Amino acid sequence: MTNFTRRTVLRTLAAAPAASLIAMPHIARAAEIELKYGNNLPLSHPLNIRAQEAAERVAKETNGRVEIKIFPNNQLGGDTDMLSQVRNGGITFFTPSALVIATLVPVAAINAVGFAFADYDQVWKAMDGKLGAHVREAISKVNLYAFEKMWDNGFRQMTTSGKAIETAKEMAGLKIRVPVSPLSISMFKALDAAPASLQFSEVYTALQTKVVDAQENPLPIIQVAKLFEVQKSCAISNHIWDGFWFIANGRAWRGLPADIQKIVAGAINDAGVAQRGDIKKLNETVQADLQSKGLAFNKTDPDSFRAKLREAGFYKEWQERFGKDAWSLLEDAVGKLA
Ligand code: X2X
Repeated sequence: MTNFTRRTVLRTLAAAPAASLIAMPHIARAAEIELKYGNNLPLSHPLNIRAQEAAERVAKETNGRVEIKIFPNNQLGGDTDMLSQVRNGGITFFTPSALVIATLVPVAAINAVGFAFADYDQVWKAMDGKLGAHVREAISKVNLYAFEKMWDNGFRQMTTSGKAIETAKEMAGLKIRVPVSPLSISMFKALDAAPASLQFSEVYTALQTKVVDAQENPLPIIQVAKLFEVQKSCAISNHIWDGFWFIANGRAWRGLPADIQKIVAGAINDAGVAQRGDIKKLNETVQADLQSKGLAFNKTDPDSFRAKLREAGFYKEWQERFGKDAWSLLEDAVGKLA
């Protein structure tokens, strides 16, 4: 970690005579405030590209006082590790998917109820509106700060190395990897599949070694994490809409001076909105790209999945688990579900 080194050098310099400072004028001034940000995605994902832009903007607008150091691609461990690090202050920022932060804040999984959102208009209206505010409030109760603008992961699609998934029937007994998420496990069990929770950092290898046969993720993730190399076909199921909450350790966030908070929040929220646009644009080309790389695509019959979920009592169960208030905010956005 270069900054630690730089700091050490500076400390040494502070104790040294002025002459040595003049002799080493090329040493950069260390940032006064260093904020670490960890995430689970490859550098080429729009989330990392826009986060890097936000970090540069923060450095510029604070005249170098604040440095956001990004640790992408599970460098600091998997989601579960990073979630504990952001809680204990080991890192300042983390972007867990709604599915993952729900292990700590159950209501955060509400946007991931199966087949709830029809399109992005519904998604952003809800997440920038009352439903998102409700979840942010719940996140604040565990002493984490969630920035206003959620970042996009996308509509999740299913891929498999076996038989193409066309209706809910093909789910029976399917060994499918899902994130570390109670809602995902519950949903795939209701579909009669055999779901296994694994950290994202383990997904490629698990598919390659056939520990599991299938996984589900938005197409941009399948692209940047090269999952097409270890999967044969992709079913366009749109079964879950998933986004990333950009969160901060509560104490670290409150400890920042107000002017710095304003700069950081401005940069991160703007980057989040830009990142949504990137995913939208990517969605226009990603399927053709994956097809050219050998992944076969098929449509699915959403009604067969919905019927199966209803029959298994999935909606009823989650309505109870999320509670009336949250559930009616979701239904206000998407219409009656159960
Ligand atoms: O782990 C996943 O599948 C991912 C990358 O979509 C999440 O972060 C939930």
